[in-house]
Amino acid sequence: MFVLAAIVFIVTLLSTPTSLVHGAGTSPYLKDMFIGRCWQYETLQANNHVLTEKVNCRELWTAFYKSFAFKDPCEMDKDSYENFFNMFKNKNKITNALFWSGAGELVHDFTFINDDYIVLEDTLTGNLLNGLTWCGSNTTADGLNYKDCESSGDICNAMYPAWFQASANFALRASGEATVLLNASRSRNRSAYYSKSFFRSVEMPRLKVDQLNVLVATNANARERCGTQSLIELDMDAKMKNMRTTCVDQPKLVLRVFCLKFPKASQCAPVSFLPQDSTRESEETILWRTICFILIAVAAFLLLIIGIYIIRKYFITKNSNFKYLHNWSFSKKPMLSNDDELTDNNNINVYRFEAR
Ligand code: NFD
Repeated sequence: MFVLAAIVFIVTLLSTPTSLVHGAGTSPYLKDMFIGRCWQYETLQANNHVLTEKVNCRELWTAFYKSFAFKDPCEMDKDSYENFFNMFKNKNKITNALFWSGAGELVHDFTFINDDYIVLEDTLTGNLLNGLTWCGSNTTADGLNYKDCESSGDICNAMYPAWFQASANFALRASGEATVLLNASRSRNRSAYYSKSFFRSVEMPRLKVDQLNVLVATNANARERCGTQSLIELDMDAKMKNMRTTCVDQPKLVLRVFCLKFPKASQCAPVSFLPQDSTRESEETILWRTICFILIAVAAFLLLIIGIYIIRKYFITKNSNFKYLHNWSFSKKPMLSNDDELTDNNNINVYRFEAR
């Protein structure tokens, strides 16, 4: 019941639309948001040696804008944002990188409250671009298309080369241990380790870490678990690159994040904080405890019966001995019989009980 409730809530999180809004045009106030985010980042991350970037925000905007403005998205290629990306100088390694695929909202809810991991969106590039839409047009005054940036995949997609490069750079900076949060119930029957995802096609091929921890989130329609289907392929890809791997189905971190966001939800009762396996474990423990209790009770009952029997027998024997002693006197007087003659003759005292 609890397991089902826990699973159902994740449907909500995992099925939330991702940041790319297909059919939408360039985000209004793109320039202001870009420069505002940049200044905020420069201020807040100034002392964080892993995340800091010494950039001129206006120059950064200009380089970004020139990459796609006045261009038909179909003219864009993977080098279109080269000048923009050349302005990022921080190559410091990230020893706690968190990748994700199909679980954008969930992973960002998690990193919003947990500082243990760094996602692409914590770096300046990811921070600037996350949630925004942009594409060029050669028919508008400012060279931006505010009506429609829709595209499928990497074809005629102004945003694709930017995310490609940002993801590639992020993966190259990862070192030591990295984690990935995957969705085992992706829409459109996509696998958790989806072949066209940025994680699989861009980040994984560039990743060089010692250990990759895989977290598999799922809703009620889980199609994969650790060690099955595409997750086997992920494990093989990692092992081919000499990475150690761990994999956890339905990690309790996921449930905790949800419960921080929705503390009054019924599935956030204390027992729900147990991971699925532990819940099963605790049910088994209760069963074993009950069996042990019954066995101990039966054993105690049997011991009681045996004890009563022994005590009864002891008292009965004692009573009869007492009666015996009471009814018989101890006498040293030899009772001679024909047979006793010989005994007597041998000067051996013969003791006999004599009835009164
Ligand atoms: P996803 P993923 N073109 O959930 N990341 O593995 C463009 F332009 O399927 C982060 O592909 O997981 N954008 C972000 C697309 C974006 C396209 C890209 C496409 N053809 C990569 N398809 C981000 N913060 O938005 C999907 N998207 C967008 C890096 C769409 O907005 C992260 O480091 C969707 O929300 C992460 O490890 C988002 O990509 C991995 O790649 C994620 O698509 C996630 O890319």
